Amino acid sequence: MLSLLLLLACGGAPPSTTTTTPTASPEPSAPKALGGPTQRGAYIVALELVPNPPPLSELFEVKVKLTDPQTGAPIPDATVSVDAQMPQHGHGMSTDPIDDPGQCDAAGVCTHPDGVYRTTGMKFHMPGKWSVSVDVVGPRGTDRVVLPYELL
Ligand SMILES: [Cu+2]
Repeated sequence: MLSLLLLLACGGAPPSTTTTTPTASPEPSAPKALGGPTQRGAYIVALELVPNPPPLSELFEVKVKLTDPQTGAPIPDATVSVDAQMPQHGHGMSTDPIDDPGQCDAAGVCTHPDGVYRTTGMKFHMPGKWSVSVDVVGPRGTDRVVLPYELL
């Protein structure tokens, strides 16, 4: 067992030095896209964090673009709720997120032009692994997705 570890420690070094040359260094600072299909596949969500990345312990907002997975068309007449938790710590955010109702008429019917839904009042008060949940109620039924986001 010990000899195997020594072998791995010694033998692994020469090839890895060639692969870790700093040729692809711009990648870590580039914000990665957050989104994908909801759990039942009823919707596609694409999230934009503003600002991105969100500064620690500062308010930020989330814009969710909601589209039909079959046609790719934006869905303006749904309800989208965004929240976030730290599952490994068993807690959520210290703020209450506020979902923008969109543009509402006198009868209380609201639409979201271009299928874009805003949620303000988001705050990551700790660095680490967050889960951003997106709950959708719309023309294709109720669905949700939970997206991992790590705040460094
Ligand atoms: Cu935490």
